[in-house]
Amino acid sequence: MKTVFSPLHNRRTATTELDGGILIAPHEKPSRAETILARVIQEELGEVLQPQEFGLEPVLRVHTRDYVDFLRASWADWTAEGKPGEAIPAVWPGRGMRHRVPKDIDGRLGYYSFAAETSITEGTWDAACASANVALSAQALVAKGEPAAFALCRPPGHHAHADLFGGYCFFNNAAISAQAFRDQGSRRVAVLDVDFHHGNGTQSIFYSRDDVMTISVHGDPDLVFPHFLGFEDEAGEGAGEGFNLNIVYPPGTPFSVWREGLETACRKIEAFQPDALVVALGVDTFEDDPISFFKLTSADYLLMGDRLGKLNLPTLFTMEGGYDVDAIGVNVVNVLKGFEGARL
Ligand code: SP5
Ligand code: ZN
Repeated sequence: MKTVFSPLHNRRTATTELDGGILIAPHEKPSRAETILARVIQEELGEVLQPQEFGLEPVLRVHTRDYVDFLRASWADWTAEGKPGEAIPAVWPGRGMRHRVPKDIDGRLGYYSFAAETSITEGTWDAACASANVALSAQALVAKGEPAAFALCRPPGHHAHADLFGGYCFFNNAAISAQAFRDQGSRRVAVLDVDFHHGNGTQSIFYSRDDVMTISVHGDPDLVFPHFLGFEDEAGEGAGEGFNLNIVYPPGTPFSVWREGLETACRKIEAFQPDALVVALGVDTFEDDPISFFKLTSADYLLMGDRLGKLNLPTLFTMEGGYDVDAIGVNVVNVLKGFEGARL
């Protein structure tokens, strides 16, 4: 399987994450991508390619123009006011307040976000654009006939809505890619999100559509981020009713239980008969992940990949979460090797 990787992910070097009332060094850090790349090379998964440049057009199929303009200008707007630190939202349009876009950068940061742990920094726009290009380049490989490809995206994407950043995400790489498959002629596309956290952005983007099915297996949002979406009674709306599925599990869930959710997800995808599959691949389900509560082991990721491979669909993997850097390379490449093993 080919991997697409951009060294420009290194433009995303935030130094702050609001956590527990203090600013810590972010969990979502550059060594994550470098460690995965090293393992891809060490295990000889396949060729590693640099991304092509796609411009903003495919991004704007999923994100609003005003959000994209906000994101591009946000660091300059922030520094123009002489703010001393990284750009962190601190005020939101709460219940009963006006949902209008303020002029001031503090207001705009709140309008276009749903969480405060994700600081915007100087290179964030460049890295987010590079990450989308990585996804679109890998998508193009699959569209042109590769059975599968790995988009080693960083920053991740699945929490980003059409006009919201948060959860370490800015552009929704999985959603942009799913839309690209549609725009290139796929009739139906499935997005399966196996990250520990609910793929709230992806769900939201496709919630009223029946051409892109979204399924997420994740920690119970009653207990964990993103808290305000991802419950099992969210089935889609309008034409999209029946085309979204959430499967939630409690703290301590091992693979023996998690795999039942995966099986349910896979059977729903099989019945949908999509032309392409996008796997939002997070490995923060790992037992030693510092911010999560599932108990998957490194060997379990081989079995996860095996089940995904047995779907026998043209498949794009987009990299999402996973914060135990010591294990992230092994776990990600285990999914991809398990996948390839199922296809031999
Ligand atoms: C892509 C992705 O996986 N994003 C996850 C975003 C999670 N943001 C909230 C993190 C809260 C961390 N709290 C740490 C508690 C450690 N005990
Ligand atoms: Zn996650």
